[in-house]
Amino acid sequence: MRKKINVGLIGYGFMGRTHSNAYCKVNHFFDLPYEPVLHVVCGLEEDKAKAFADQWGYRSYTTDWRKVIEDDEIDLVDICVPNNVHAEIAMAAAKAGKAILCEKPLALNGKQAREMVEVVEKAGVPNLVSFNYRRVPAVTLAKQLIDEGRLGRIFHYRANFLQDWTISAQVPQGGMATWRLDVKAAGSGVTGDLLAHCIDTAMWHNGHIKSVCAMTETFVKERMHAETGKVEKVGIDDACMFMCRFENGSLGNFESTRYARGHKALYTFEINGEHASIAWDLHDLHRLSYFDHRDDSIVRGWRSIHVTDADMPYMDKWWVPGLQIGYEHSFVHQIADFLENLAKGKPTSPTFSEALETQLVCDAVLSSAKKGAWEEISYR
Ligand code: SOE
Repeated sequence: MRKKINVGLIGYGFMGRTHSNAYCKVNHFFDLPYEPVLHVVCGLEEDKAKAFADQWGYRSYTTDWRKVIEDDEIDLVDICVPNNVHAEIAMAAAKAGKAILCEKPLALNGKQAREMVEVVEKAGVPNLVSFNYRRVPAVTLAKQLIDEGRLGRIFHYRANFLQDWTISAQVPQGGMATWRLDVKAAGSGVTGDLLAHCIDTAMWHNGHIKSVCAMTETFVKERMHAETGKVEKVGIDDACMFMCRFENGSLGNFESTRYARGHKALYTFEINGEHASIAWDLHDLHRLSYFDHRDDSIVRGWRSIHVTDADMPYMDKWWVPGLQIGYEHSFVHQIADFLENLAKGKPTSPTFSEALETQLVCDAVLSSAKKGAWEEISYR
């Protein structure tokens, strides 16, 4: 008999949909001790909150997130709102004893993230940050291959996250769909929004980043603010590139931009080791490219692994070999792992504490770009 776990979702945008979809699907595919119940959705506009509740099957809706926290029936608070409100909601939820799933990046900056970690750890509540790409099976398989030592010593980690949706100067900053362009709501631009994904995955694959040297650019300096109606200075980074050193001695190279015409969400990484290399591309997310120098030379070459077999991460839960899954499934896996670990009393990665480390790297990247100098990262 599965135990019900009542979910209070705060935020009904794009991420609210990905998480809701995961709650709806998870028990159909994973055998879990818990069953999420869509209890309440919270959003700023009442008609939209109601429409969201109707569409996804939430039992109720509210426009006041404090009501979600105060509701004794809620077990899990899911935070899918702009970055500047994560801290207040997460800390209140922790103090009320709720389990928390928070969208990435954890906070506006490392200082705020550290405060959140302290509160959440003091409260002793289960916590998870939604760096979903770790749970794309091909990305999880990459981690397995690295941990098995197949690559040998790692020399290079290269990652890009390229988009093109803010090239027009007419795109406003602030407001519902474009808060990611408003530094007050987002904390930073591509560094916190996109590179944070790459950094989370990279440190999971390859260990801590030790030092960074970065440059950023804001190509469009002023934009109309959707809330004030005024043209205001843009405070976010439109593009960011950084090189880094990992603690294991390998070198990293990261790039992210929203000005790469033709690319919508091209997240790629390549890892080069002594014996083998791995490459992955979000646009072809069910494939992992692998090259192994130990193969006989006459058959040696990049192979494209179709990550659909039942012995590959998560794939025994889905269809039959050869039939692939997609982006939304990474969120289903995230919820499945969280619920499984919840029953065992085990943490699920990346926890708030691990997401703080990613935040510290983001801070160092932005600070390095500002100073034009290398920046060391201290995780203490
Ligand atoms: C930005 O466009 C965005 O939606 C990010 O906020 C997500 O985290 C990323 O997965 C896709 O792009």
